[in-house]
Amino acid sequence: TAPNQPIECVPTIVVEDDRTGLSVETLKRAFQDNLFYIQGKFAKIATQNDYYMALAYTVRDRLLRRWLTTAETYTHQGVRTVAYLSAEFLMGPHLGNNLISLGIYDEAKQAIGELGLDFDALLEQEEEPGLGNGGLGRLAACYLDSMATLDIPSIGYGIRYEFGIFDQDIRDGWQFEITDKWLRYGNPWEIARPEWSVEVKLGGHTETYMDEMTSRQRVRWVPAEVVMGIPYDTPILGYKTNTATTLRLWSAAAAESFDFAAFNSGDYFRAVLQKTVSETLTKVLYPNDESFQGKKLRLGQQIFFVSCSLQDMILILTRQGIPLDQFHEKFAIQLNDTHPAIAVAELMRLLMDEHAFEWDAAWSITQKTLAYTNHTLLPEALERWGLGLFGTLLPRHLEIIYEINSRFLEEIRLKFPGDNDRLNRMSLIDEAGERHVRMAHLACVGSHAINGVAALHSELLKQDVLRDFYELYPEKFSNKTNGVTPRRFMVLSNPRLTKLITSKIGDGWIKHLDDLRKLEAFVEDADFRQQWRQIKFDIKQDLADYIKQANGIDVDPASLFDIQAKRIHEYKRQHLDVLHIITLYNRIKANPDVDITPRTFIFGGKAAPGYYMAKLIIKLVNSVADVVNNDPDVRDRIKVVFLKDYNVKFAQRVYPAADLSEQISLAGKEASGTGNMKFSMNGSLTIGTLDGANVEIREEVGAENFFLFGLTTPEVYALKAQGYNPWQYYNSNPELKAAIDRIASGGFSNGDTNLFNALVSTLLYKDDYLLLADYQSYVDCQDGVSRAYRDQDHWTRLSILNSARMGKFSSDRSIREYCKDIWHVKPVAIELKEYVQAGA
Ligand code: GPV
Repeated sequence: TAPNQPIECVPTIVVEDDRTGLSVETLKRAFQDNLFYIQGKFAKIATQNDYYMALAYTVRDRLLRRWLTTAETYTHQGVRTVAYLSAEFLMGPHLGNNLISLGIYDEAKQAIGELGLDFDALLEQEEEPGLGNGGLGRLAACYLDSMATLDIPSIGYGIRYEFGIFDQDIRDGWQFEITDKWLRYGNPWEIARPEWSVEVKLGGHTETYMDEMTSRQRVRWVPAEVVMGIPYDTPILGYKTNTATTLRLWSAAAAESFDFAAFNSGDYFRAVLQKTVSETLTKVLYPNDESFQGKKLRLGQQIFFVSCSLQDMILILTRQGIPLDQFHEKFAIQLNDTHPAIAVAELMRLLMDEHAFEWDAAWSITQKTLAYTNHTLLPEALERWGLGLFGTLLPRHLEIIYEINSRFLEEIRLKFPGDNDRLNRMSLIDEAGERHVRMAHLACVGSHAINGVAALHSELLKQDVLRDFYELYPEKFSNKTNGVTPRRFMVLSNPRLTKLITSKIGDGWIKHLDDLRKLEAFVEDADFRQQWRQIKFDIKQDLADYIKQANGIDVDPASLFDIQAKRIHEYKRQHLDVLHIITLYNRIKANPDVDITPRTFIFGGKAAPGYYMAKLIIKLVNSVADVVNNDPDVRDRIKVVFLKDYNVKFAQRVYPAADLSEQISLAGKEASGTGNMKFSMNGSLTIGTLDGANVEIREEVGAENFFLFGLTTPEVYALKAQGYNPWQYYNSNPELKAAIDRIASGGFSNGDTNLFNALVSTLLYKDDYLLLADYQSYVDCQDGVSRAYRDQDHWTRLSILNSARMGKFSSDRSIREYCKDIWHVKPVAIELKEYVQAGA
């Protein structure tokens, strides 16, 4: 048999007790066994990483039965499956999460402790797979968690970047990027499946030929290059259920067959070197968040993972003997933004050119299969590929897109006769200037469902960015408000709060987050409030210890922990937060005895390496920190900390420690936000604008439990329409003027008036994100926060109510809505099988 053919009589697998047993004793034995036999080390020479790997393998052994049984069940029953296509999956560390899902966290902790090792240090040892930039990639990870937990047959498809999001260092206050070598010490969670590799074509040209079988003209794509995609599978465990689904990430490799020409001409060396070109495709994640750069390599990544994934789905059906005209019945494909939107053209191409479907049949399957989620309203994030580049890399796809477009424009002509403006606005090709393919339009036309990620965002899509598409296809549009998984962001990251909550209301809330409402009954229980407050304090103390060690700054855990942690972006307005800090500082400088509620301002987040203004904001935070933290007049009442290298691992430490979460984007700019949900679940209050999911968070927790400020979206539009002039605010507001002047005059740059000039002039001359317009409202609101924090018992009530009312924001709720309204996929329970030794 060929190596990639399954052998008919599958040899049954030996399941030793040491690979499945869950008792502390068995775990200890298994750990030592894996250290010796898998890691090839004994205690004397083992490193921390060896111990981590031994524990990871011990856990992996225990999930394999669920994983294989799930795969086997899905295959056997030919179930309808969700395929979640995303260029990013920001999974975070697996070990702790898998221990929680398997229900053996405490046992493992005890076992490791009894072996004389530091369990927390082993968890900390895991190098997280940073295969995403921020919210979009993390949402994909939360959705995989919820789908597995809800027993939804599902598979995540993406890219196995060799280097994920860069590690951030701070030097002299500036961001420095360091390559993320996450695979350096091996990845115990993935299994390569080279036998399921597929080939992806790139470049070249197309030609027509006569198909003898059907006597029809067909198109053949003669590529310039062929790249092989190798799948690497990672198990995704549901929480306390047998289901274990798969994250399948594709890695690029040279296609052997393609080197033959070079081999034959004797140019062995050139042929081997050529391999590195192919392998470049999945080398590195593009670190830009919500800013489009039309790079050829990026388009290559998109077609690569989309083509691999679609071919994989076709193979799965073929292996099950299911005909391809049932493709849309077996797969519901969700496009996570437009990064995989090329799937519209690629599925058409595969069905027509490689499987002999006619246009109409292929188009019907394509539309019924695909659904599109939009994640942003920012115009600079919308993907538009120059036709030159697009046609060079994907000549066949461009032809297909032209054909889709001509049929689509005909449909519009019929519905809106004579409306040429509409044709131009809606065309898949942007004809203004250099011509471009509009990927959002392609996604809208090729999908049966289109959704935004929060109520406000979905409304704005209909009114603004996708208005024409809404007028044409109103029935395609819906809202699916984002959610986050309480398993990672409460149970794993906040064990103390989890224990307290569970002691009062049981553990049902972990799978049914609405149950948190039961906590409301304890708000009047002074003893409960005391415990809640003590836990928050202890966690803040832990973060204070971390800050001391990482930044060398002393912070007081009794002070208000005010945290803004997210990608650095002008629309998210980290610099508005800074203007507030400077305002407090100015008040102190004017009157050192002014009554101030002690606060610790904590920032975390990465800037895109090429985004100068974002990098300058980081420098500003650090410069303000240097001045404020070291000024004796401040008397430690305010502290400013920038924590470097914000990632999932670190986020888990930060959310539980916040008193106040900063969600201060300009109204109409943040599609949803998901950090806002994670903070609030952990008992943080929010200061925020009416933007993204903040609107719904405020609805849930109640207006009296939310610090609201700022312009509303209609007010933003009106102000811009009327002609916004930042100077007017600057000149008429002494505190605002003083804050900006202190930056401009070199107050945070040793007198250098040049350093922050770009930032200051952007605010004064442009201020696209209306910081100056929202400043006073923000500062007033912050003054209210400071007053509220002084009544600790009152604050604790608000904190409890915030957690208690966050049920809606479980990603389980989001996934149920996707299943019901878009995917029509039902849960399939997994019954564990025994894989008994042959002949036993
Ligand atoms: I498009 N988002 C992101 O992180 N990166 C992107 O490239 C794009 C969107 C984010 C939005 O900014 C958030 O508001 C949203 O919560 C998140 O996607 C998930 O929907």
